[in-house]
Formats: sequence, structure tokens, C-alpha cells
Amino acid sequence: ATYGIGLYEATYESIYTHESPNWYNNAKYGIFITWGVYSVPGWANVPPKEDYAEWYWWWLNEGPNGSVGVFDYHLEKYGPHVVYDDFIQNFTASAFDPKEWVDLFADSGAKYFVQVSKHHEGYTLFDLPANVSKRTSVALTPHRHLLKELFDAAEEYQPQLHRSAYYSLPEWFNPDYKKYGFSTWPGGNATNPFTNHTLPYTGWVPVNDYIEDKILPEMNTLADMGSEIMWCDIGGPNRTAEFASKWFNKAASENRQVVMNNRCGLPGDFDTPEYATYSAVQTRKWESNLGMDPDSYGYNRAIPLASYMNASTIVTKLVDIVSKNGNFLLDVGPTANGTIIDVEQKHLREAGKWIKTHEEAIFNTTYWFVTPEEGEEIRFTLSQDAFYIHTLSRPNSTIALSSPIPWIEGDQVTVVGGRMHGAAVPSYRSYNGSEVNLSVSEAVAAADEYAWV
Ligand code: FUL
Repeated sequence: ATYGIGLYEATYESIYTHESPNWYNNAKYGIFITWGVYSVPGWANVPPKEDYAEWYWWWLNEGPNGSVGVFDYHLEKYGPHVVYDDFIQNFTASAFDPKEWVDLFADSGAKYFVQVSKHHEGYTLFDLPANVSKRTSVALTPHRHLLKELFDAAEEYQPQLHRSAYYSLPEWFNPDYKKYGFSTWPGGNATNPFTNHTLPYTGWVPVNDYIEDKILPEMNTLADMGSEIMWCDIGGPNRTAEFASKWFNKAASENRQVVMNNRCGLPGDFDTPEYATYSAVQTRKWESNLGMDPDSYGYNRAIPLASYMNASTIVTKLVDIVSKNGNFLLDVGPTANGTIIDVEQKHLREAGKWIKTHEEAIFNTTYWFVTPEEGEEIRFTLSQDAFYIHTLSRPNSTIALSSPIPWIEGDQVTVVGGRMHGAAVPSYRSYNGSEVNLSVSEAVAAADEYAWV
């Protein structure tokens, strides 16, 4: 049990040597849950003016010339005297059933989840000592330790469903953050944009040193709760090298492996393109985060249900991302009472059926070094046993593969998943040897959906 103790030191160089562990590299698909006080108003316009609904307070605070129309919306719907912190009392979680959530994640085929435990609004879904913060879901409405409830419910799915938390280091309007003069987010007080009055920061416990007395205790709390990923946001002033060295060493001494993203103020173990994917293989591990909503992580009541990402897109994105060495972190935005809306549940479960019947081609795979031309809609993955060829649209009678692949005359090609699972696909090399051709019958093409393997 002493394995790895003292391995990491609190320096940039030492932490830089840490790598994303196998469980994470192999997990491929996670569910991101953006849920907090912002879920109460849950609004951020519709495209092309939509933006992150979890930023409601920021948009509101921008005042009448704000970019996404929150000021006007708020004035019309709530009037000038309802301020952001008034929404806390409506963050009821009254329908929150953590068991239902983890059952859904398991059905979706995901291997991990990342719960937003504190967004830039500063309200935590986890408990903290009274000298750190009372802006928590335990001290305030709904007086529940929501993160712990979710982690506990996931116990049933161990070790398949990894548990973790997103954590924003800065808080927009925490007066204690102000002294760091972080240029984009000065900290300091929020105002009521309609009256210009300075607002109190509900649950605020003044501290001497925001990093020492707030960030570190909060990150340590999440680590102690067993978060396997430290999914930080924004970075900024930090002592992450110190945090990470202790965390990595402790985990190693317990024979666990943990992983940190690139937003804790250090390069971390993987990159996190936001609402984006890469167009080619990246040798450094990465994870794409995308919402089921077209432009928001947090719940946005203005978005038509038909705009949510459907099963076909989920599967296509997953295959595309995995083939390029990425993981796919797909976001849901529950409502204030803790409901993951039906349309999201439906598409997640639908995609989950495909994912489970094609799992050998997704999980525990790695990337092939060649990214096929984007237009070809061909993707490759590789396991210890097989080389997988995916097509992202319904294949025609012949698939011509011009990229170099490990195929020699006589190798067997078979269908993975769908109603024709295991059926042979005749294959041959073109006369000049530059292409491998797969003869896909009508029956094989008709026997699957979303992606063909
Ligand atoms: C960003 C945040 O500002 C967004 O609201 C969202 O949480 C995204 C994943 O990270 O930095």
C-alpha cells in the first residue's frame, strides 16, 4: 500500500509528469451535469443569440446592453426587485432522485459523470465547514448535500461508473476574490442592474486568503469525497501544484488513479476543447465537452425540444471523437427541481442502446495514427483484438479505404453490432494495391443505424 507515496512534488515540473490513467483513457464517454441556482431562471435566449444559461447572473449584471437579452427578459418576467440570490430559495431539488440519474447514466452507456459542484456563481452543491462558506446547498435551500447524494447513489455502479466534480476556481462576485485582480473577472460585489444597489453575497464567509482559505479547502473536500477527476474551470490564481501533489500521492497510496484537466491553472492531464471537437488525431489526451442543448450547458427553457442533440448525433460525435484520441463529455442541464428533461433522457437511452451493442469498437480502444479525410466519413479505432472501421453514414455497396490500414489478403472482416452482427463482409485490395475495398451488402447496410462498424 505504500506504492507511489512521495512520487509527486509540489512543482510544475513534477505535476507535469503525471498522465491520464488507463481507466480514463478507456472510459471514452461521460455525462456532464450543469445544475445550480442558474437552473431556476434557466434562460438564455434562442440561437443565434443563445449563450450559456449558467451565465444568467453575469448577463444580468451586464445591464441593459448585455449580449443575450437577459436584462430585458428578467425585467419583464421578474421585475426590478428580484435579484439573482433570490433564486436560491427556488432551487428546490424537490424532484431530484439521484438513483434515477445514475440509472439513466448507466443506460446511456457512459462510464463516468462530472457533476458541476460549484460554478462561477459560487454556490456549492457540497458541504463546507462554516469558516469556508455558507453559500452551499446544505446551509441554504434545499438544505441537502446534493453531490454526496449523487456519489452515494452511484455506489451501486462501481467500479464501472466513475464519479467526479467540476469546480470553478474563481467566483464572479465574491468580494474576497477581488484582490487577485484577475483581469476578466475582477471579483467584488454584484449590483442590482436595475437600481444599481450593491448586493450582499448570500452565504458569504469573509476569508483572509481566497486561495488558502477557500480554493484549497474546497478542492480538498472534493478530493476527499472521492472525485476521480478534478475538472477545474478557469484556472487563475491557484496553488494547484501543491494540491495535486498531495492528491496524486494519496490516491496512489490507495491504489487509485485520478486525473486532472487543463483548467486548474496547470497544463493537467488532458485538454478540454469547449463546445468543440478536433478535426484530426491529437496525441495528447483530450476531452470534448458539448451540451445536448445547441449552445448552453445549463438548462435553457427557451430552446425548442427539437433542437436537443439526438441519438444519431450522439453516436456520430462519440465515434468521431474516440477515433481521434478524445473522450466525449456530453452535458445535460437539469431543471431547478432536479429533473433531467424527457427529451434528453430519451436520446441518451436511445444512443445507449447503440453504444452497448458496439462497445468493443469504442471502449478500451485507442486511435489509429491516420485520420481519414473528413469527407470520407470513415473513422478507425483499434483494440488488442481487432481493427475497427466505422462509417458515419449509411454505407454504399463498396467502401473504398484509401488510408493505410492493417489489412492483409485473407484477413477476416465482420460486422460489429446491429442485426447482422458477426456477418462476414467480403473484402479485397484494389488491383494497384492502393485501396482496401469492403463489399457491403444491402442487408448489412440496412441492419444498423447511426454508425456502421
Ligand atoms: C466554461 C464555463 O464558463 C461555462 O459556463 C461552462 O461551464 C464550460 C464547461 O466552461 O469555462
